[in-house]
Amino acid sequence: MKDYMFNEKMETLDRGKIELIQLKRLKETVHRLYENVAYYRRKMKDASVKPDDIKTLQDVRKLPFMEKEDLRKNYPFGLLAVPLKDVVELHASSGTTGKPTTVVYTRNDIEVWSEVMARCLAMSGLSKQDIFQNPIPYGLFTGAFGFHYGALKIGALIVPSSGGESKRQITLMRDYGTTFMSGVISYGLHLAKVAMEMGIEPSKDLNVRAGLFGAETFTEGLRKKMNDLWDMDAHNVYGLSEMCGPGVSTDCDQHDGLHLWEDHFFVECIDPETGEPVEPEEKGELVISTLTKEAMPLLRYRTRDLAFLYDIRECECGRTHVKHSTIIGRTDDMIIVSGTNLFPSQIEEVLMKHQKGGVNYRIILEKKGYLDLMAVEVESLEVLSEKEKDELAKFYTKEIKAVTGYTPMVRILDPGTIPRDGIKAKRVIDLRDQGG
Ligand code: DLL
Repeated sequence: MKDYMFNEKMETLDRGKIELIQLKRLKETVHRLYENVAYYRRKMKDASVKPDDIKTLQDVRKLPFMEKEDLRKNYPFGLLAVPLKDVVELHASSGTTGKPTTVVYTRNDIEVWSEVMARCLAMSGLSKQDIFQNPIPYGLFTGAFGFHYGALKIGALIVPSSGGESKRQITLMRDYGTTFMSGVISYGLHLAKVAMEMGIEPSKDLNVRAGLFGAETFTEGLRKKMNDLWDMDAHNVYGLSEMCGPGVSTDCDQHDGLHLWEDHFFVECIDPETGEPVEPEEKGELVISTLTKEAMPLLRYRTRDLAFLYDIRECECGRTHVKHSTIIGRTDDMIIVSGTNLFPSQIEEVLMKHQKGGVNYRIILEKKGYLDLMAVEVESLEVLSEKEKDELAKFYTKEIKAVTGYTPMVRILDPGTIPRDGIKAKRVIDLRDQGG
């Protein structure tokens, strides 16, 4: 399935026009936030900047950064720039504490999200002729809805199979003749394995020939494995709830960098230590501003994602929107387990809730087949009987699931058994081989 443009006019705009649109939209967003969101007004006053100070795109640097912490402080609706009655949808993902990062959309925000996702899906080859299976849980996570809206805009036949029940996913693929799939790449690989266990060869017996995946580390090694197992052309989609969800950027058929939709997002790449811009092709943290978001616009949002911006603006595919590299890592301690975001602090909070639990713990991330597995090992305060250990493990499993949405394997260990590595305890041990 070949890359084509969903919106050729916008995808091939020349640089001058892109920048004109960006400046106009940036100014409008700054004004709207200043007028409608008290928290922003205060932050801008603290930084001694007024909306009229934004005269060029470079002036964006005068604006203060926004961070996940700002969203937490304003949980859930403190950053709304429109009345709540104009909001039509809400999504959420894990925050650094028990409070989820909550994002909201107006009808027009949903329209823009559908448009950017349609561009990403078309870039990956999805067309009206396709049968599109969406094996992502439909719920607070932005993933399933983003893909759904984009595919709806293109007019593909959507099979909203939602997450889990892997054998059923394969049966649906076979019965409906699915040609295109979405999701988290590790789950796509897992599905290939499940098909083979069912005696079905994905590359021969199923029709899935392309797919778009994101939400977690995506390496060339994983892409190659996915392509080989399914005989497909896998593409990479990047996004985060704070911007809309999936749909910020995708790689074209060149598979060399992800085009970021500059008419809707303004991207900077900064040194995470100093906050100063880095040179093109130099690794830094992506900082993104929304240019068209109505319900909850965000300016200079620190994504914590490390990548670099490409220097060359023109791409063989004809698109003019800037490209960034795949995400190389994060600047904070957020863990992504099969697409679910978790912070060690969330787990720590749960572990400290039980009198019998000790303070020493570690989180171990492993692969089981293609799937991620998270084990939480925690020392008890005193030696416990097997029955008591079992009860404590059950308590923690239930509580961690309630806070993060992810069911871990909990192991209760005797006091003093978790090795210490110097002064600092090493809380997260990642044994996953991300190279695929
Ligand atoms: O993961 C949105 C999404 C859903 C993107 C489905 C793509 C596909 P959050 O739950 O807010 O939103 O998590 C955002 O996930 O800051 C990155 O650290 C990571 N991430 C997202 N896409 C990619 C990717 C969704 N393609 C966080 N490669 C981001 C690497 C990714 N990391």
